[in-house]
Amino acid sequence: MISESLLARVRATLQGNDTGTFIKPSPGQYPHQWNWDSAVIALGLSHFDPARAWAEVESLLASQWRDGMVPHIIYHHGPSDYFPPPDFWQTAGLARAGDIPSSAFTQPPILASVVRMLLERPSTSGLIDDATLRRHYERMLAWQRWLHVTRCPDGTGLPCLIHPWESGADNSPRWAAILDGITPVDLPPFKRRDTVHVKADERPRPEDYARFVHIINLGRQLRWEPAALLARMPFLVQDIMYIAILHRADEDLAWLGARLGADTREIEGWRAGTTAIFDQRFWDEKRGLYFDYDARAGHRIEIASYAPFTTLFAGLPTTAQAARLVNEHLLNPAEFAAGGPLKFGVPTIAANEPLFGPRRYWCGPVWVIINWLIWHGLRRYGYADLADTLAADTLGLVEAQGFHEYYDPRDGSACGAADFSWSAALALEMAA
Ligand code: 9WN
Repeated sequence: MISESLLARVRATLQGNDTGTFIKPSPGQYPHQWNWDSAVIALGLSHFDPARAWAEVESLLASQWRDGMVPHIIYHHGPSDYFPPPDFWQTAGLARAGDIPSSAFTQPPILASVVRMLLERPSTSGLIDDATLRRHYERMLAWQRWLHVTRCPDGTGLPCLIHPWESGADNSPRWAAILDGITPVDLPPFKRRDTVHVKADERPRPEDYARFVHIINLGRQLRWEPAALLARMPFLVQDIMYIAILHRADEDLAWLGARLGADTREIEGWRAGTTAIFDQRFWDEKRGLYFDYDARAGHRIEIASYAPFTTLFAGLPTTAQAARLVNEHLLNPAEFAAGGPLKFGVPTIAANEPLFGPRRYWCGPVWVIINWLIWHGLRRYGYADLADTLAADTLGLVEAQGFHEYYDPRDGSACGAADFSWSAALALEMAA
């Protein structure tokens, strides 16, 4: 049940972050449109302004590149005090780029799942006509094809990420070993802006930020040419959360295609391909966990993170694998559950991992979007009570602290940016 007071606070937060064209992730820190933020923000909007929810989807897809990619940051209204500014990406004149200035890589493709969720809501489904829906379908199909084909170096259909920002979990310890091996050289001049708005010890370390910029600079030198990126970028990763979100997006896109009378065999082929290889590449039978894959080095990245739990969202684990993820890890107070060093789950890194950092960005804090993905996954696998508890705990956090970007799992205190749009939108989703 959604209380009137929660609804009013969510509405005030999202309206406060509304630029008219899109909703900012937060007022000061993130003044542009972000890809997966906008998608899940549309879910929140559907509870009080369903037409605006579809407008958010429309503005995100308007940024699509000619080659199918939907970029991660879209600068609809030009530069701001955010770093990097639009011209830092050096995409002007690129034939494959889109019409709206943007970053030059992408983010987790959750949009097709969001569109399906919107269509399954009576309040929202009647507000979009078939022609628009068909246009959205074609665009999402092109994006997901770009991921399965253009971004896949090994014929498996599993896409590779070329920058940690594409994962949405920028400085996750999952990427630490790869980043440690990268020495920035000839960095273009830049000035960080993120630590103006948020305390430096809650943000990525300076040395990692320099590596983020270095990788962007390498992409610029390669003119963002997809084959060159796959061949040359030092960060080349198959991320289990990213692939899980894509797999679920394929399922939901096929559902939409069937509804529109389209031929969905290509999408079914992607789904079969991912299912066939997922365990072989990522599952560790000894540990009972999935691990990301460093495609440049050719080995798994053995860090226990929240990411394996997001595979439940996609229906990828067997029931036996799901039981191991839940019983041995999600409910383990030494790792992810409350009762040991932690009071709140789900931390983004297991509490007993050496690189656990409870207040530093993706190194340990609780994020509402991650809890929301896990909540969906638990429900999908029949763990209804556990899902209810996770939703209640997450709502408790936002009730006590407000809609923050992330929370310290030891005491629930707020970290990062305030008035954070997806924390508001997804709290509403879990309450509903
Ligand atoms: C870089 C907007 C985005 C989220 C990402 C989160 C963070 C940007 C940044 O903010 O990334 O893309 O400047 O730190 O990591 O998941 O989409 O909320």
